[in-house]
Amino acid sequence: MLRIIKHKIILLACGTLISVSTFAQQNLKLTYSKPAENWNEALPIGNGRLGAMVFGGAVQEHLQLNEETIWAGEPGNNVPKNTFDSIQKVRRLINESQFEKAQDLTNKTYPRMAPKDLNYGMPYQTMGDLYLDFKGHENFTNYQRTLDIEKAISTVSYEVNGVTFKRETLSSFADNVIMIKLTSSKKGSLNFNINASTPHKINSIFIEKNQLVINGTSGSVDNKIGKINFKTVAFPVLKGGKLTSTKDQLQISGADEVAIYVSIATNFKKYNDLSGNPDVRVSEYLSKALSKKYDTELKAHISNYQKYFKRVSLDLGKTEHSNKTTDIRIQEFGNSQDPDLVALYFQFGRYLLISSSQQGTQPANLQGIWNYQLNPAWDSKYTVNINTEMNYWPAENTNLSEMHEPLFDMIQDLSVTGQESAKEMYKARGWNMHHNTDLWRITGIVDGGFYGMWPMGGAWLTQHVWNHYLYTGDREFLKKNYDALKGCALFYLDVLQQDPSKKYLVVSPSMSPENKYFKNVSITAGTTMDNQLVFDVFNNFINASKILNQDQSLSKDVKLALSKLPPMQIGQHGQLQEWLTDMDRTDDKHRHISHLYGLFPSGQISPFRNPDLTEAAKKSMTYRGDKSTGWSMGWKVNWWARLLDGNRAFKLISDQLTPAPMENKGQSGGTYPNLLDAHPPFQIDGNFGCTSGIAEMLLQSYDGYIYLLPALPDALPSGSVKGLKARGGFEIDMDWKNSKLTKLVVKSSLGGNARIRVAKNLNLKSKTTFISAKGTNNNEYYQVDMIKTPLKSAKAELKGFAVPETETFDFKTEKGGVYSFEVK
Ligand code: FUC
Repeated sequence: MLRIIKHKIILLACGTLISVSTFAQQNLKLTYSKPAENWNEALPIGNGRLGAMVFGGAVQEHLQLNEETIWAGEPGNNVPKNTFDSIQKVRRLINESQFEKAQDLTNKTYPRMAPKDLNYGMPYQTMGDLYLDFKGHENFTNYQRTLDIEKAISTVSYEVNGVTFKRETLSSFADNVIMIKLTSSKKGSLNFNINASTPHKINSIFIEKNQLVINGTSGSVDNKIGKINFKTVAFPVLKGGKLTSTKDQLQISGADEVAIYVSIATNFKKYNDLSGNPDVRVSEYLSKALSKKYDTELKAHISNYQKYFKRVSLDLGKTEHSNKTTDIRIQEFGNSQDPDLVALYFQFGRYLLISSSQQGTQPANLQGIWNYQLNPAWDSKYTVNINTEMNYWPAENTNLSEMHEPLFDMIQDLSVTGQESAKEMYKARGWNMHHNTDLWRITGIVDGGFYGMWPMGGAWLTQHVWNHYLYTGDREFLKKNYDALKGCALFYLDVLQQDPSKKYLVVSPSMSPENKYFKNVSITAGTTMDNQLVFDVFNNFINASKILNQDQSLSKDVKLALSKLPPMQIGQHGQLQEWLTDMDRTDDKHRHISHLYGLFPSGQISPFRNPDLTEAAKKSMTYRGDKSTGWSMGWKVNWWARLLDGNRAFKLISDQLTPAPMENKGQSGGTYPNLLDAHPPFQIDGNFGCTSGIAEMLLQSYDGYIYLLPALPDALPSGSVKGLKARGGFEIDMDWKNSKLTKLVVKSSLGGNARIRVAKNLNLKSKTTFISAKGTNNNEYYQVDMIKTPLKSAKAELKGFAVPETETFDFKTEKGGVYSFEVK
């Protein structure tokens, strides 16, 4: 109430003629007028390690709780033994074009269900649920529920019999606990019980020293025994009133204020070390948090969070829709003008990354850290044939570089565990993995040969290492991760096979992720995505070894192999070929369009440098269509941005911001009321993919230059963004009006030449001297790895890819320099 009154006064003082909103200042808030009725309406909070979904009921508050290391199973890899001979046979069958036989043998060698002595990865599991039951709150009014993503706090408020009850819930970025603060407008009116449940088979719930305790052990699946022991404690601190208890409930009566501290810990230390002590850890976290005043803790939480969150602001303009509740805005988005929801969705993606991936924690899995099940969809593990990578697409360009670190830690682990699969399955040096991993860093086949025979997971993950280096210029980081890059290159050096017809070097056997080219046949050699991935792996190694002055002779071998990779090919339908032979179907609507990896996230296809390939990529996109699973649409936003088609990219954002279907499976994605992405079911990659896509529409930094507003849609004619990152350590602020850049500020953290591409005839003015760009950019972070000239089918009809009229200019920057440009 107070806030609304304040808001009114401000409005009167400014004389602004906008109507008073029910929720003041809600641009960075998700807002709702009723409690969550299901998980897809509850609101996620997290500090990287501890997650909760807050339901916000008036009669009952429900917190579904997660701790990121509660996974089924125990340490150990899942590498199948004695299958090398079979792989050799499959290679021979592929060379003889006996593809069905190759598939049969692959399926037989790696069956769909995990053999007795193996496993196909472990599920990430919920801890359980905490409930606060309020007496006499059935008739509540003036209900409001929010998630403030500027402060990382979820709030609930409502009135009962003239008394206002408020709650705020957060997962502390200052100390490792979840905190719930309850207040009311009338002294002594807080009366409620605290109780808990957990679905784990092995568990005990009891009261000990005024604390509610939940002990448990994670599940056993396939050949693995559940060995994660966890302990959760809920500890209420009362102001006024009285605390009593039953065997498994805490009862609070007549309190003025209550702060509940929830501490969760496990025995997990590392993928191969479970020697942690949950009892000791739980008490340590708790006593540290309790040693501070609640308000001090709250302040520290907000400031630790904002250190990251506030680096980027995005204003796309507000309309009357900004004042509606989030669920309604999603329902209406397709038929309304609500650019502010796009900005909220973008910032929500950043919020989710900060909340699910902090330094020293596990990387964000398929559901980030939020999962209510013991057996969630696809185990809520790490699927690395797109999903895990997509989670981290917004890490660098939206200025959250530190949030990328858990992924690098995981790559370090995999570069060790993956040596077993490289050696045992392929008799190769280095390391590799297939399309999945989990807490235990498995690297073997998952889900059988049809889906799992894809030895490319490491190839894709290591792109993140190289890109982090390009954004930050951090040589120490490159040194630390050099062995992972080298081990990945070594693996492909040993694994590549000569293709009998054209003598190219190709990965065999493999597939174009999860797609098939004939009946039930996915297995083949030399798919376009594999070729593109190996191209990047080899170039990363060659570049890193040069920068760090290491392994020059190995680098020569890698260069030779690089020169024998197949070029990209434009097929008979004018499409970018997915497979080595021209067998793409124009009616193929598969969610994976893996061969467009070369367009995004890789930068091998550029509209300015390779218009034919770009046109072919566009044709492939057009044949596939728009609507698909959440992550697939998220990828498409990025692709259309790279194809410089802002309106089509915006159309995909619209598709993504469609209310998600209630079905729990299928190929038709969208957005749930809580703004989380639906595969369906909930899968977080779509949120991150779309966030990255929005950044990519505003700024691109590959292909030798920084391109400003490359794919601005008509729906976003005016706006401003601050703090986006470009490769080479540049930070960019921009304003635009009538779809044209009006203001630009470039901050340089590494120095070096800045090459900028903008729309033609902008007439930019600056105190900085800038000149029209000529030749190659001499900035070391903008070197382009040259691709081979693509092959083109005689049947392909290409009309030419029209690029917008642009100009490029250069200016010198110093470390720490700030350079401003304006259109007068
Ligand atoms: C890949 C995708 C599915 C799903 C799963 C987690 O297998 O093909 O659509 O996203 O990962």
